[in-house]
Amino acid sequence: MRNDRRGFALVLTLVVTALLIALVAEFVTQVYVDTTARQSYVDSQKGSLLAESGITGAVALLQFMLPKKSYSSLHDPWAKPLEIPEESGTLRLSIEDESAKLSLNHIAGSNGVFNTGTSGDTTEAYYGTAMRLFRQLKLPAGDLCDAIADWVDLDNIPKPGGAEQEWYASRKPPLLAKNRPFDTFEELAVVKGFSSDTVDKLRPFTTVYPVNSPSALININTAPREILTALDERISESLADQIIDYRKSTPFKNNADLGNVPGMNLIATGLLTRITVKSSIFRIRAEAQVNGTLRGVESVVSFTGGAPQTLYWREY
Ligand SMILES: [Ca+2]
Repeated sequence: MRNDRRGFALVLTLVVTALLIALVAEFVTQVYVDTTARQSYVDSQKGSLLAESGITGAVALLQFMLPKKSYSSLHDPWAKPLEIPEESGTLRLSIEDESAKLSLNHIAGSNGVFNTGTSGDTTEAYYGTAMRLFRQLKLPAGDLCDAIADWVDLDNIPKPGGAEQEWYASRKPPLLAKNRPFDTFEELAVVKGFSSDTVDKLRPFTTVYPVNSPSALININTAPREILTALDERISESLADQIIDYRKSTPFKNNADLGNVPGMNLIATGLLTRITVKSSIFRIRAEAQVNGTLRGVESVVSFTGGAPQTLYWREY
């Protein structure tokens, strides 16, 4: 494990350094303004490229490492944030598993019907998980689920706590009801009832990925306590802690392993079609600090065999 991590950091450093060599010379020769402005411009450009290189490096490494194992867990080298010192600054890299979170796109179907129920259908019961998660976070669960369902469903008939075209059109500035799945998490900020505080509370626990898929399996190796307790009403906080303790020493290698946690035997059976032990969508954050200038890139990348696919890209 330690060798893995050292290898990961080393290769990443090499990738980043290689990408930087060309850039420095280029900027020094291109920019002819006063010295202070030039320096800060160069720092900022260097920071952006360093952050971008960090994403490139992380993608290359994930692409290399993910196929080597049949499960993904928080013991994997990607799960620990990295800090790579650079000549004039540092690059900080962190990777999050999007399968550790609940998908907002699976709470209700395009027909507006909430995904509920107890059969083996993989699309079911996301609504129950959302309601429990929102309640835990002390949010108005029913109204928020109504608003999410209205946002993604095709019709323009508002649910009791939701909103459709008429409400969105009356905003200042006027908005359009989406009536399609969320493409980015940021969209949540314009949905009825989602203040910036609410969005911030949900950010660590919810995702929009996978966007167009009948199911959004939750990885029991990486899901935080809040998501574990939301999976089933019988999973108490102490039972969730037991799951977390168990996977610290023994990561789950298949879904049925969840039943080995004391107290989880019966509950696990009902969860088998909604959980996974292997992840394929990751959110990568790379932040570069160059002489006091901070530049970052956040990207979501899908690894499902073949070339990695960038689902999201934001620079700041
Ligand atoms: Ca709608």
